[in-house]
Amino acid sequence: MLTLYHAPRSRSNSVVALLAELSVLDKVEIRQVEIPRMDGSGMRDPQNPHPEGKVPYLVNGADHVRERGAIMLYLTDLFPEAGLGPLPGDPKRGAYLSWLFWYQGVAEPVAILEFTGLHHAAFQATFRDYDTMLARLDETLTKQPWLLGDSFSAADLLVAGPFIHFGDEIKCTPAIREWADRIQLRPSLARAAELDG
Ligand SMILES: N[C@@H](CCC(=O)N[C@@H](CS)C(=O)NCC(=O)O)C(=O)O
Repeated sequence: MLTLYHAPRSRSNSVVALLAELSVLDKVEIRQVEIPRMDGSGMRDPQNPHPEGKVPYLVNGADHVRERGAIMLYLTDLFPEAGLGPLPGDPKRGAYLSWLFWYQGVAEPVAILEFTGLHHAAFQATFRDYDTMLARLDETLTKQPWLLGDSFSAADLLVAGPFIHFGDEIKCTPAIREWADRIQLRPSLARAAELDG
């Protein structure tokens, strides 16, 4: 049995929503743990085996996965029936991996740098900047409904995260807003919220 370590109202919500999208909520035990929150509340939970006490964290027997992109890839490979992540050999596999890794390695770091107002030539050289990140998304979403084309994938769920979470407080383009709003209306997100109580 797989176990997902999860904290309500956190980044792990998107993984719970993916489990609902994959129709495998009955195959994964969701274990709620505490985490330290930005407002000073909460604390590290000794029940959470993540090496830094973070969520999400997925355990499958002796194997374990951390980082949302890796967890989503692991899950869509493990449960391919839902067609939410192209498998090796699929012509969209490269694009799928690229969006997942780009989110973790570029999009979220530049969003945090933008939020904190930090600027440095090394950041620009490594990640480019927030507007460049938006441009990559906008050029894709003005020509197709989802990141991989005509069908929704786990990459949409991951990459839309900050635009869903921060709503109108985060700068984006009309195409990005419309895409994030469409994802937010998916029943899987309501189901994830419902499971949190
Ligand atoms: N890069 C990680 C980030 C995970 C993360 O920072 N999760 C937050 C919850 S939103 C957390 O567990 N914070 C608790 C802590 O920092 O100790 C991912 O994408 O999975």
